[in-house]
Amino acid sequence: MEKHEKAVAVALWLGGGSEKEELSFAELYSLAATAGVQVLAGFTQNRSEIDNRYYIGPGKAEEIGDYVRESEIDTVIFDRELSPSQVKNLERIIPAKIIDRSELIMDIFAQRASSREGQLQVELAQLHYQLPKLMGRGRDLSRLAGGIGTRGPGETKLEVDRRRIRQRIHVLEQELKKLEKHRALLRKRRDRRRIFQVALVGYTNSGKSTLLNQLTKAEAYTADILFATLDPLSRRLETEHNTIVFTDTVGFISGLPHHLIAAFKGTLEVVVNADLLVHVVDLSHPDMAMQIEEVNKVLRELGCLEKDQIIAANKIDMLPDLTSQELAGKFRDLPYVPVSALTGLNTDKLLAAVEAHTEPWEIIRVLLPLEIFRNLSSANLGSLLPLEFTNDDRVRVEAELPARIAATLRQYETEK
Ligand SMILES: Nc1nc2c(ncn2[C@@H]2O[C@H](COP(=O)(O)OP(=O)(O)OP(=O)(O)O)[C@@H](O)[C@H]2O)c(=O)[nH]1
Ligand SMILES: [Mg+2]
Repeated sequence: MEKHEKAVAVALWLGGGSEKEELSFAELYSLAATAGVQVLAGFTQNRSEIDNRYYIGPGKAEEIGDYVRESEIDTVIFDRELSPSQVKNLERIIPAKIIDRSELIMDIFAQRASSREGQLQVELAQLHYQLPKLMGRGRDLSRLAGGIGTRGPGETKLEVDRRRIRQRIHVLEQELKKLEKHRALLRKRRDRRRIFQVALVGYTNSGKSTLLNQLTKAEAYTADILFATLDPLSRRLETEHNTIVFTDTVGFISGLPHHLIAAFKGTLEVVVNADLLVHVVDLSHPDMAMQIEEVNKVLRELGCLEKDQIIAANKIDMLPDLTSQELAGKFRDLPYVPVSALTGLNTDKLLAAVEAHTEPWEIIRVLLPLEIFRNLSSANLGSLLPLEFTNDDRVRVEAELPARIAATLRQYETEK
């Protein structure tokens, strides 16, 4: 980029500036920094509802307009998606380029995409997003002449003419179809060899690439920035019992533009076709619960929320005081393994949990000594439903476990 664009960030707070809203605003700053924009000021406004015409209140818009003129701001970034008419009205008051969170995210993707397929996908998403914004309103196209929100992948600059956008969308879709066909062929070949597929999914910056590297000695790019990974990277791991392929994927983020998910469906096929998802979670993040929720939202959109999932509760090294009770409370009924992808702590346990999924499972009813029951529960290798605690320190359990582990419990079996 020629020079650092100067920007301000704007958030409308309907929840009175809750912790969630503040974290989301902080994330907008990180996104801007990742896009290479300098955010000079942040404006927030508490309101009970969105203003139809300006999104924020007109008075606030005037205030931002004044600041923009004084400080020669190039870009105003809004925390949420604006309607085309809101952009148009805001542009009358604020003499700067107005973009929203989605455009910012897509801009970052455009800068980062390195594979041919990634580039096609991002450009397609951007054009789909832009099209309705150009319809029925005279956005001052000269303002769109450069900088974030207008940069396509590689050297391209985004098209601003509607007819040409439609043509370009058609070309991109055709090319992507060809690439998809090619990938389907590769997949068929892999399926024939019955290799177990694990997809690493999770919020951006949770540590997916670091975990891939730790597990498979891969050399995936990791960095403390958002969207370090855009192109999926697969690595094969030969274990004692199996061959497992792990694939690192693009990170998810709150408000990931729908068009982007749609465009990335091809790449995210690894998630759709995975036998198991390892959901990497950043324990050290103040709003981990929101991040999990957002990842699940995207998984739902991809139609794979029902897939088997193991949570890799990552960055445990940063929380030396966390007790196992506190940890358990965070994940309720989902199987999880606390790990540090960075130091390698417990990644062997995670691998054991993954391996357990590569085998057939079995449901058995057993009467277990309490000690064995506790060990099994803490190993998190399957699901254990305690039915009754007896007076002689044993527990009647219905267990769903990998066949290999179930076999070791045969002696405690109570019925077939
Ligand atoms: N302390 C600590 N830091 C970690 C751990 N795992 C990853 N990190 C750091 O977290 C940052 C993000 O790691 P990545 O592996 O790039 O995260 P990612 O999920 O692949 O991120 P995207 O590709 O951007 O979605 C890096 O600075 C890592 O060094 C961990 O277990 N402990
Ligand atoms: Mg990554």
